[in-house]
Amino acid sequence: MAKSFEGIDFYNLDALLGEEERMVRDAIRRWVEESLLPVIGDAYIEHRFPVELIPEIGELGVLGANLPEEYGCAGLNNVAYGLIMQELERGDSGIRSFASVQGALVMYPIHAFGSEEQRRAWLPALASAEKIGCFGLTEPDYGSNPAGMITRARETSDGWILNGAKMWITNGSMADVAVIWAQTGEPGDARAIRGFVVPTDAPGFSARDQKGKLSLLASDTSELVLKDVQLPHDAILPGSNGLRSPLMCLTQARYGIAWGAVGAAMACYHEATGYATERVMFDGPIAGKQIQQARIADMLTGITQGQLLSYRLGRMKDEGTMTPQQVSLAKRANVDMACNVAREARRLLGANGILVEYSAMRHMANLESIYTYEGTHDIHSLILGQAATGIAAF
Ligand code: TGC
Ligand code: FAD
Repeated sequence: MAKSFEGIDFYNLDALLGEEERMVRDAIRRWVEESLLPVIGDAYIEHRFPVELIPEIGELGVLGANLPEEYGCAGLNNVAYGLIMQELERGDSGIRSFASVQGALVMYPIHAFGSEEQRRAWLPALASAEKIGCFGLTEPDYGSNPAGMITRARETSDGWILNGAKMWITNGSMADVAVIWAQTGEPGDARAIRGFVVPTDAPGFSARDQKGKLSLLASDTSELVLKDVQLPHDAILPGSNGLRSPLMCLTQARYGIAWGAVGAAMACYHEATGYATERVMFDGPIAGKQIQQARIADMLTGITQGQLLSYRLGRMKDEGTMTPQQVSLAKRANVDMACNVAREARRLLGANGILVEYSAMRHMANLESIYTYEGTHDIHSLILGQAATGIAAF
């Protein structure tokens, strides 16, 4: 099995990257090869997030890497941040999810909507992975439509009281802090949704592992229950203002996913082409058979298109012109592409393709979650449909 991650860069995008962007990418690529790949297969089979890597992940500076240095973050541009997500997901979608949630869904809202005290209290510790965070938006009955959430925050003279349940929460059981979105007004009033910083040791807060997953096995996914959780007045994110605020966080996370999915596809392509060159059947390597070459050509085309989308999206994000709809297009297209590449790579590998020693089936199974979370493929179709026609069809 070919192990080394040579670049797959058919259109020489490398030439468009700055020196720092290349250095960051190469450093994370090395870490994935040397530290993550040797352990990820076993962690996956054992259904556990490789927690022993958390201190190293903190030291790498990948958590909230596009947030400012004054809060202990790396202060990188968004292309460098995207390249980090790409490289992490070449290793495993669960590791990229861990970093996405921590950076885009916990640190971003604390930075964007938090008070200066909240920023200073949480961001440095989250950047170094001394503290772990999770993001609670989805509820058992409100997945694609978070506007209807029933988790409620009620203000009293002593502070806030939160009641409700959140479902499918990444990092939920290992988190020290949860960013919880709750309704503070009348049910269905999307403008009254606000964010809260909830320490997970608050009385009444509990997290339970989601059992029975067949995807994203090296990731902590949990159900959160909030039962009369009492919080001080200053637990609210003061700048959060309606459903728009959590949706702004999703834009950040979806941006990273658009890059990450390309990374998963690159890993599958690399493995499949290496295998095809070595595997001999009917007196020659299967790489010399036309059907396999067509399969490989489709993979290479999809990956190259995905790389171009991510790169351009990143430059627009750095210029400040990127729109949420452009992010939807890239998340939808790149994840769909990666699902196809992983499936075709697994098939090319024959029986070996179902083994954990190879990565294609792990990526294939993981990518089914990525297809669903952060807005399902269908929801992004509808976002793009609305952008194209002006008609909301949700
Ligand atoms: P709608 O009326 O369209 O929007 C309400 C307000 O929000 C604004 N907005 C956005 N802002 C920033 N980024 C976005 N992506 C935005 N989408 C909308 C919008 O302009 C409006 O602003 P204002 O000022 O007029 O109030 O809201 P809607 O209720 O009709 O919902 C639209 C819809 C369906 C697109 C939205 O609900 C949606 O995206 N649903 C999908 C839910 C989702 O993606 N959940 C993800 C949960 S977190 C997760 O999965 C983490 S996985 C782990 C990992 O990331 O690794
Ligand atoms: P539903 O909304 O019930 O959708 C079911 C089906 O109906 C889908 O095919 C969907 O596309 C389709 N559908 C829905 N609405 C429409 C429509 N209007 N028109 C046509 N079709 C429609 N959430 C968090 O808040 N935090 C997390 O950290 C987090 N991590 C996750 C980790 C994993 C592994 C997974 C699988 C999910 C995670 N989620 C998280 C939740 C995720 O965001 C939701 O699963 C997702 O938004 C979809 O919601 P749902 O599963 O309730 O599906």
